[in-house]
Amino acid sequence: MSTLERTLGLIKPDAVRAGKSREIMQLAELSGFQLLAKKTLQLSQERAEEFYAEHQGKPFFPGLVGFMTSGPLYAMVLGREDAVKSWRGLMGPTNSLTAREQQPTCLRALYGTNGTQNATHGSDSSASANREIAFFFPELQPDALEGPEATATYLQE
Ligand code: DGI
Repeated sequence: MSTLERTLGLIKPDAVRAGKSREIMQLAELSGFQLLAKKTLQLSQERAEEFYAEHQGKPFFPGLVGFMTSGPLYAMVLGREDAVKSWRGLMGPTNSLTAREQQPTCLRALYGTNGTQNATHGSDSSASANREIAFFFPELQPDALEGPEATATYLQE
């Protein structure tokens, strides 16, 4: 029997601006992900810096924060067997230019622009997924994320 795993996916401001949010969600569903929760929001500078704290001090950090605060994004809780790895596989390489060379049908190849503006985000581990889901969906109680009621709880959002 397969186990549902959850990951946090973002549709970043470039893809939202380009009107690709719906298409990306449809591709996610066609790839077997359940869209367990979604919301649109705009990150403040402080929240974007917190989300990407591990990159603080790197040369691309100011540009990354500027980009992530440049407009609304979609946050999604995605459920699937092996969701963390599968979503990162669907997104493809971090840099959209590299992605277009190496994996032309991945999300970052299709919808991203360059090394920073790369259309989507996905958690890189199960632990990150839990942390990032709590970051964007603090109203979802951790207890509600387990068991058969999980989907119903999410869909009430
Ligand atoms: O998990 P990823 O998003 O694939 O990559 P990450 O966690 O290493 O980096 C977070 C984001 O920061 C990434 O989606 C784009 C940006 N970034 C990472 N490395 C570079 C970068 N931007 C530029 N310009 N150059 C980089 O080397």
